[in-house]
Amino acid sequence: MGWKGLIEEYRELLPVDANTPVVSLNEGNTPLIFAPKISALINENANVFLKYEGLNPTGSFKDRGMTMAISKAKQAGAKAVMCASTGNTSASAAAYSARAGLKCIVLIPHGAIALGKLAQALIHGAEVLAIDGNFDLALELVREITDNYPVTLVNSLNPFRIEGQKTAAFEVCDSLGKAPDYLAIPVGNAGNITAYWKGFNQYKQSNKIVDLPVMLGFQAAGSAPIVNGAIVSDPKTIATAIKIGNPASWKSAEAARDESKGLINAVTDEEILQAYKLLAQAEGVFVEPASAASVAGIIKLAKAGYFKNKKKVNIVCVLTGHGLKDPDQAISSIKEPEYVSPVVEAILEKIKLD
Ligand code: AN7
Repeated sequence: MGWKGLIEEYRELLPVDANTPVVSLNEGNTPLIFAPKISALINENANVFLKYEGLNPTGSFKDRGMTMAISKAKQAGAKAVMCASTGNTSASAAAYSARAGLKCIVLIPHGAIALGKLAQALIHGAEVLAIDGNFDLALELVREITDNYPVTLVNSLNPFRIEGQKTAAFEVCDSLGKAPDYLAIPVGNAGNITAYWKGFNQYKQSNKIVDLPVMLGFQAAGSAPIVNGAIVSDPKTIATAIKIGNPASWKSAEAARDESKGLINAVTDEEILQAYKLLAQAEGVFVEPASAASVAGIIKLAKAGYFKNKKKVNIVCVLTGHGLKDPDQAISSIKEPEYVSPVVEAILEKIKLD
């Protein structure tokens, strides 16, 4: 029958019952891809794997949380859902709401979300409102409205979002036959690092794995409140998905870091863009800039000797969103196409074949 979506696949580990109307686009079951060139860059003992979450139905990991949040909202009789978003949450909420027949309202920071994501929210029929203000302000407003009016919050403060997203940790363990030694992940609002840590712990409690991974979270340097230990009031980064100055799941991200003896570090926009190009050009994997923070992070740690003198290690980098989400970034990161006369000789002159 094939994969039926993560609620059906992991039903016994999720808070659903026989009456839950499952709203699914067959999300999950994303590939764990070995990355030989990035492995070699880390050291001779490293096996780096890429959890390519961009292959979910709307192109990001958010679908894992949204299948749960929308199914549970429907079960509770909700008529409308609402979220603040740096883009991917709104795309996913819009798609799952369309499928469920729910009204979807999204609040976005004006001019600060990638074009592909905005197109998705609009084409799926969400009511999209842009504010003059950043994501953190949008989330504050959405929290106030959803606390006081009959509309369900579907940001990752909704616990069902975390429940759905934890299944990515299950899949990583199912693919490797154990937990990885290290799990590297971009951190924005910090829901996903919280979800992975919950998933690994639940798998351990269910005796499906023995050891837990060390959690390595990465924020963009201009938007690194957890690293700095202070709210960033005006976050800045080209990785718009993680341009968040006051993460909602700050405390649980710190718990994941500390309980796993891991770290949450910062990577610069330049390091993010280098990793972004490396993934595309050396491994054939196209991601959006925020996703490349996990790879940028482990490369930075390796240079500082973090993985030195370690035995053979498995490192999983979570690649949270697809590169096609942000075509502007791709085009501005490389040379624009060259013009050539439409004749064979002119083309041969340009391409210099042997
Ligand atoms: C590609 O869509 O917050 O640390 O509103 O889109 O769980 O927030 C997106 C976050 C990483 C960070 N990578 O995850 C939103 C939103 C991508 C993302 C993150 C996001 P969290």
